[in-house]
Amino acid sequence: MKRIKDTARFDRVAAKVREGEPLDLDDGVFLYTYPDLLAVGALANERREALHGDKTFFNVNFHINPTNVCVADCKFCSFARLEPDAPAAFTMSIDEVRQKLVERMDQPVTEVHIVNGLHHDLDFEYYKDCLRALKQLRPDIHLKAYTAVEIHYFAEKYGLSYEQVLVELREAGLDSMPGGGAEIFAERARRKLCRGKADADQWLEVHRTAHRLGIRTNCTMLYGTVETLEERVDHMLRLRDLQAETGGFQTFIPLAFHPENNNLGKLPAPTGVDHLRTYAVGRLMLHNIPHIKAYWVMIGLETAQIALSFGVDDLDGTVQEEKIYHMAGADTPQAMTRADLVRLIREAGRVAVERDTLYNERWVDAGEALEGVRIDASLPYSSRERVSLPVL
Ligand code: V47
Repeated sequence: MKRIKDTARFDRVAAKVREGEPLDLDDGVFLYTYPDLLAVGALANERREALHGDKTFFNVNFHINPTNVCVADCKFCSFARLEPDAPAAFTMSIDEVRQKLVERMDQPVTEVHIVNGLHHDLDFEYYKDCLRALKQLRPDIHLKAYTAVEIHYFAEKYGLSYEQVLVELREAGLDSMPGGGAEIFAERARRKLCRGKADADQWLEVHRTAHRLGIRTNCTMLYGTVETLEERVDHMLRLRDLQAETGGFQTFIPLAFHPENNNLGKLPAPTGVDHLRTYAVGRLMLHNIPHIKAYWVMIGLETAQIALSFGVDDLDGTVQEEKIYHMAGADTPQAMTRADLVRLIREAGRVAVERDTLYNERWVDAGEALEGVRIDASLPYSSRERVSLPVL
């Protein structure tokens, strides 16, 4: 069915954006269905440039997933294993967690991103010890650890309030929280996707508590499964409302569904147009969240680069050893070097800025030579030659 291009309505929405008036649910759905993708992208780009100019942020980080044993039954998940002895199930010892950082002591890593399954049989001390072990090695490293779904699970399992959990984790070394586990807030979709884990109000309450304690967090939205466009925009509006109350979200990260090795494998993956439109609509709906991040691991480097003209100002980081998406069939590389990221950003006509987790600027690209990049663009990513690059 051909969609009608209602340019007069588009102009009204654009005027609201330019006057700083928040968009509503109907505006969001309209932008999702407006046939001229480039017009929606250009409007989002206007906002992105008003907020950040050409700056495009990234950081030098890596991921640790200490365990994938998980009592939740999320239909979209390819990472979790219910039983500890199931094939591909793992639980690292504290020493193995520590070893992940030991291996990277010569790298300019500023952040460790830590996410787990909901393990049925670990003490709270385990999660605190993971943080303590990393901080002991590198007291200056930022630990962005444990999603709101994990915090809710810890509170239930160990009989603590959200505040008690967060305070204890902060004492052990937690600095901020990642945005995972939000999926889609609408109850109808959530029931189909992830019955039994923290619901929308609980997810939001954990973040509200974190923000009250001065812990900055990110927020996400899983798109491309069973949700409607209304439910996507509703999700964004719930995030915007909490942000209006607390101001504690740093960045919104739309997460594209990856269909391999999970119970929703019959669904097609979201398309390139859907990715770009979702970033643009996110930028336009969430006027009060400073950053929009394209997680290149999920959507691929090419689309992430184009997204820099559709409202995105952040490309996450070097990542290294990503599991959640690679177990769901992502064919992106396991890691990017700083130089790889800078090159991508430069070629998109933007200025690369290395940030820390809290968006303090550590380095701004002044056009130095990027030695050592050897990528034959005609090869698929999996067979491109990765060389170890000198720190810029
Ligand atoms: O909550 C799991 C999603 C999230 C699949 O805060 C899947 O900086 C698609 O939250 N297909 C975890 N998505 C990842 C996450 C994240 C990633 C990068 C940066 C940050 C940040 C947060 O991944 C889960 C879920 O929504 N997910 N499986 C899948 N098959």
